Amino acid sequence: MTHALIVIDVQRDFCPGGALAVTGGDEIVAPINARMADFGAVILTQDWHPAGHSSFASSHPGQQPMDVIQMPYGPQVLWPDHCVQGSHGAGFHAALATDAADLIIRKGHNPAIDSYSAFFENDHQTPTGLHGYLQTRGITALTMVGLALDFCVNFSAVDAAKLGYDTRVETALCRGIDLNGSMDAALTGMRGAGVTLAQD
Ligand code: VGL
Ligand code: ZN
Repeated sequence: MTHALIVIDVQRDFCPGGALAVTGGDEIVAPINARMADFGAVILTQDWHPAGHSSFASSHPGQQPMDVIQMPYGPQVLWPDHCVQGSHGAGFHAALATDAADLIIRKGHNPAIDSYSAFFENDHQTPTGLHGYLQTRGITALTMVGLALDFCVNFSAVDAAKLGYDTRVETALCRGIDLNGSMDAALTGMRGAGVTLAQD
């Protein structure tokens, strides 16, 4: 059995000073690096939106960041412009040990659909390709860390558990946005999906 570390969206825009900064996002970089050697595979995800993406408030006249609108696939939080393909902010945090990664998977490139999960876009149907990669490598257990705990880590972990992976989230190596109770909802949802939440 191979156990992979999945490092979610440790990018400049999600760290202090970035466009969608998560409080303390930079604090987890060094401890994540230190965990990498403990796993048989290391996979990084990278939020990677085209300019004018439909998840940006700036794409919806009259809407503000953090407003929620209905999209064909369900409710969508509107975000400040962030992680635009090729931008400085879309890059990984400078201290993240990216050389240790076996795979970098980019998500959110479809202009019409957001993609919080590393496995499926927010329609919960369009695959990113990660499941196929893990299956062909025989990887059955996943530990997830990164940003943001209540959005991309949450969606990725719930999908992983639904797909049958033995899934663990190390909450000490995550930081969250916490929008309108999203943190409590995420922790409850992950537990309900069978995800193991661990402090270390
Ligand atoms: C994320 C909001 C928008 C995340 C990505 O990485 O959690 N959150 N895009
Ligand atoms: Zn995004």
